[in-house]
Amino acid sequence: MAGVFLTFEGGEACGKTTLIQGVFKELENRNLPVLSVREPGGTHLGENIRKTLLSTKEHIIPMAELCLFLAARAQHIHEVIRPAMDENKVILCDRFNDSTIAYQGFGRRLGPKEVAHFCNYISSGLTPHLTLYLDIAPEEAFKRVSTRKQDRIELESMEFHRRIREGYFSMAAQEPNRLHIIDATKTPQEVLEDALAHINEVLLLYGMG
Ligand code: Z5A
Repeated sequence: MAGVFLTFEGGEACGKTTLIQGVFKELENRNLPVLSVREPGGTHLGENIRKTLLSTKEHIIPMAELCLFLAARAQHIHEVIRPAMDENKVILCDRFNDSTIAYQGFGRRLGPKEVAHFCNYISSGLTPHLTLYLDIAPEEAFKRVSTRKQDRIELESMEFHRRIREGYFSMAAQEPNRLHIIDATKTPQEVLEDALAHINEVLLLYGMG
């Protein structure tokens, strides 16, 4: 399996979608084979699970929530990510295992180690070559989308969202070579430039620079 697997992480409205669009355009302009995907989602099953997970009508206990995110991911890896890796693509993935550890491990208090164990099991050794965590305080991020209807997870307490941020900091400290913190309070152009500096290094390393 070749290809380059890049993941984008952060709290609500940190700017992942905006950044991924910018990176996608940049890599496409360089004629690199690039694919943009998101979690949960990316497959028929994954999109259905996504609707259930984000619906404010559902009451989902933390353990069931964990299993649903993992089910969506297992299908996504099998149907989309591994085949794209086999085709030597650069994959830009909006959220992956770190989201599960941050949200279900730290946020829902299921335990980061326990959740990481499940994540590793279902992704069977698939680790991102690079992960960019877009950091912004949840209070600031929510101001960006104050007029938008909130989903089931966004409606959680500020305390929950703060635990997630702390969780990402703790993961970044443990894996500084893979997981880089980007200041998401900068302008979209500055965030893109900071991200590309890291991405270019990795692409060079894997012969795509
Ligand atoms: N979740 C989980 O719990 N466990 C898991 O394992 C996984 C996920 C995989 C997915 O929903 C939810 O599932 C998510 C985590 C949880 N929690 N919630 N809710 P989602 O994919 O719909 O949610 P999201 O990932 O948080 O996406 P988002 O809210 O749409 O945010 P974003 O993609 O990071 O941001 P954006 O759309 O690029 O930007 C948001 C706004 O800010 C927009 O108006 C932009 O124009 C603006 N923006 C963007 N960048 C900037 C900068 N730099 N400055 C100023 N304004 C900016």
